[in-house]
Amino acid sequence: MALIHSTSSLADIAEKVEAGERLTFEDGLRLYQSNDILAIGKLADTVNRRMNHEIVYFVQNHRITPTNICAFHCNFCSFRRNGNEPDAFVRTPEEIVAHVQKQHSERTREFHIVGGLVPNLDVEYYAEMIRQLKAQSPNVHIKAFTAVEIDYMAQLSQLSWRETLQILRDAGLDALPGGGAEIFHPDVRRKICPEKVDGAGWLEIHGIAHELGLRTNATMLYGHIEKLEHRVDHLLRLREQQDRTGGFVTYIPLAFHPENNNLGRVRHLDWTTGFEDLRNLAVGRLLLDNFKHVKAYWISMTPRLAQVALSFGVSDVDGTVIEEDIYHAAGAKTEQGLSRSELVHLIQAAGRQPIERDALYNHIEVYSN
Ligand code: V47
Repeated sequence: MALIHSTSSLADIAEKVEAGERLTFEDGLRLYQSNDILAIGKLADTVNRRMNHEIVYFVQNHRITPTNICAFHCNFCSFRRNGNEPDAFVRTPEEIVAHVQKQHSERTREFHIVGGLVPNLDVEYYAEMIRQLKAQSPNVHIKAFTAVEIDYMAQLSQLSWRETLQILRDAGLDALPGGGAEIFHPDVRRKICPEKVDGAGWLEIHGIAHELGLRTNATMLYGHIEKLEHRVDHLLRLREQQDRTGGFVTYIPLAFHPENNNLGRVRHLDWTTGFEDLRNLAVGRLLLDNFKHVKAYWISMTPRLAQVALSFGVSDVDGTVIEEDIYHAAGAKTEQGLSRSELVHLIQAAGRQPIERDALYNHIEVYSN
């Protein structure tokens, strides 16, 4: 039986999906332009079930923010400080380790570390932070530093991207998070984050990380000034990089949050809608045929919508996410952290099989469904 009705305007795309054929730029655009969200969801769910069956992953993880001071001025960011505000901070590796020791549980399996760009913090500060965290918590994977941070520390330390990544890997880095990707297309990138490494550089840094044996993630910041063409372009650039180096594990679309930042204020931008969030996840699942996982980031889209997203191509709901800063600064109303049992319930109640994982998707515990 056909996946969607033969009279649907998406019937030719459905045939390609059924046959496992790669979708084109034009297909991606048509999917984004279609309001037939159930058909798109069905296609994405089919692809996801082929790859991940009933399984939905989560991890017990903890956010670490070394600093909120940032030399860059991305206009979507609500988190950065110049350095002279009362709430600006830089934490030493010792302070970070002492803080984490108080907070994290026996079952924590991932530290997700991302922060601002500070002109006197070179690669040695970051390598020392990793060494100390690994010494204290050898069972916890370290997923740290976006490609933008890698580029900035390489410049400060007068090292190549490869040398910088090698130093961090030798210190114990396990994986790179997907942040800093935003929108690769230069027409958008130069308006929202002109100081960041460009799209080609972001992709090259991830490619080098893959060659060094590090797994990485990829994000896309959507729902601001980008057009649908820019989203498709972004996804296809990720797909091409994955064809070249193969080390991306998970794609995470990030919905723009408009509070407390210039982009939201000046352009009077609104929040994305649930419809858009689901369609965007599903289109990502369909275009990124060489990515194993698509993640619904409940912090930004709420746990309730993240649960519905499990029928729209999603195989990962991130994790407990203790101590998140970036989204809460930009107006996220979601709670600070979900418990393991809440995540298990959310997945089971959608008829799926929860598996608790580490940062590299090794199984920690398999739950009933
Ligand atoms: O790159 C910043 C985004 C990203 C806003 O790899 C904003 O598993 C919305 O990358 N509204 C950092 N988004 C977060 C990130 C991430 C999140 C979850 C999981 C993973 C992973 C990575 O946050 C930034 C930027 O795209 N961001 N400000 C805002 N106002």
